[in-house]
Amino acid sequence: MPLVSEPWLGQMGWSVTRVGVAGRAEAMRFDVITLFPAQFAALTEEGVVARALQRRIARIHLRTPRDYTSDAHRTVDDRPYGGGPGMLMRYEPLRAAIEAAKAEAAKDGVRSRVAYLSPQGQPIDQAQIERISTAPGWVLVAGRYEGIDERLIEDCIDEEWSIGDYVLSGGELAAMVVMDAVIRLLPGALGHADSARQDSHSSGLLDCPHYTRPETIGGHSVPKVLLSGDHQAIERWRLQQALGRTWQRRPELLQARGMSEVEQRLLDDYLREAARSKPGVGSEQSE
Ligand code: 4FV
Repeated sequence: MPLVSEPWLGQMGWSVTRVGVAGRAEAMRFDVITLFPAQFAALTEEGVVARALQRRIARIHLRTPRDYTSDAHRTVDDRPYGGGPGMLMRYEPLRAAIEAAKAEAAKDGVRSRVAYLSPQGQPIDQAQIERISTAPGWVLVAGRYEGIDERLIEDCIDEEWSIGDYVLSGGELAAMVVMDAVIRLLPGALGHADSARQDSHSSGLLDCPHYTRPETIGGHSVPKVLLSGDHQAIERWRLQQALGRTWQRRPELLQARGMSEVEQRLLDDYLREAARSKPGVGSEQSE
């Protein structure tokens, strides 16, 4: 069964090749089951992911369940038992598409696990993204309508993931969010290997503020320490800022992460300075 024939597929040169990239035996493989393959151009046309595909650091294959229907109308949805609004995606086309994707990946030596994107899934955070990025391949099922037949989830889905407690019109954007967050972590994807490691959330903290030229603008000057060339002092300041902002904006992250004594002292200094510089502002947590 051919993959969805999208002109931009060829441009990405998505042939099955094994590439040696430091740290990974082969390119990470994503097979996406979706009724709207063209939507993925948003991810694959430009930017870090497009470059990672060109560098064969990752591969994305798109498959529509409509190609796995047997009726003349290529029906992929049907009404819910028990009544109620909307439609559901049918079991058979989805199962056939998933099995075709797994078979294609297996031919490629990749044993893919299957994940379904839905509000009922486990919340995805950076730690989950790092775990997901260690697998050789994933089949991602992007739902539409009110969702999919529950028996498909029982029979074919290994993991269910949610990108947030809100309802999208389809799982495509959620699948793209996960693939973007995963592919940028792959060795060679980001220009600067370190930048992924210094990500916010990868340390369990929010990111510190960042500045670039000009040195002064809008009456604001860049914090002096950043002009000092004293990299130890700069690293200490950045950690202190990350701790302070996390305490103020996302205290639950700090509770979950915990702090070393050094970090606790850095935070105390930060909050003292915040209280001193702007009495009543910044020293409280923004509930
Ligand atoms: C979603 C989420 C999400 C639900 C019904 C697609 C939609 C429709 N996926 N995280 N939040 N999915 O809202 O992952 O089929």
